Amino acid sequence: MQISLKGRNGVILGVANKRSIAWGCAKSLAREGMRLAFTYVGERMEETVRGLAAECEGSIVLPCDVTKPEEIDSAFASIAKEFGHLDAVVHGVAFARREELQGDFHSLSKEGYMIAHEVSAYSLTAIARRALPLMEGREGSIVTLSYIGGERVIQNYNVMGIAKAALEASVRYLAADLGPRGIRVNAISAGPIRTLSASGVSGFTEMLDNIAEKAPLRRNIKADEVGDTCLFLCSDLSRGITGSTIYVDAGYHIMGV
Ligand code: 1JT
Repeated sequence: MQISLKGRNGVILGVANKRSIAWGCAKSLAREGMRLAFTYVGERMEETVRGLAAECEGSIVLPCDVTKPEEIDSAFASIAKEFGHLDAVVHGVAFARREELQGDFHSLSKEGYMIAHEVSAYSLTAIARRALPLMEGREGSIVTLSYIGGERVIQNYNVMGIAKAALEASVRYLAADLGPRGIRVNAISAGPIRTLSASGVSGFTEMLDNIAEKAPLRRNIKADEVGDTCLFLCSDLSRGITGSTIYVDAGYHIMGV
């Protein structure tokens, strides 16, 4: 068995800039020869994503706002036309309104709840459904990005915590559903990384320091470390793994207080 992804195609959602965890995943996959389709949201992001995609041979760039079913459909129609088939989906999409990532959890509005879940959890299933016909008869791999706030209470993570719980449960249900077709579905629970999403999160620096102090490896993690685990999950080397959440967090999750 080889890690090589030559001749394989993947789609990657959630690259916003060069610090994105999804970009770390893209670089690892491209390094082993996977051809990639990048998606972006809104015109503001297009130029940045095109610039990054230019570093990955043979890649294409498509608009795809996961809250717009027509946009998902047309993105996958383009992928079908350009690539013919798909072997991997990397889902690195999440969103919550800033006011929902602080303060009292019980203040959570229905609107805030719905938006976070639509973008961060439901979208995995919405994307998987469109990817299915392109993965038919192939041993595909679907990978999503999660965070420990989906299983434990992490102060301020609030609505994203319950959205990540729904996301990780979706991974299990999709894995059971798609396993008979040879498609594997897994999540990577990444330690916190200073990305665009994390910017403006109050107390983020203190959180990084706290983890570097307590994690077994005594440091934070980098997006390329998540990328290499994503590569493993998209390669044949992980052929026996599905429905799992794998931690890339310097071991932080094993520690008690
Ligand atoms: C989103 C944001 C998803 C930040 C995220 C996220 N997953 C991890 N982070 C970083 C983070 C954020 C908070 C936190 C711990 C880590 C921003 C909006 C889009 C979705 O609290 C302790 C708040």
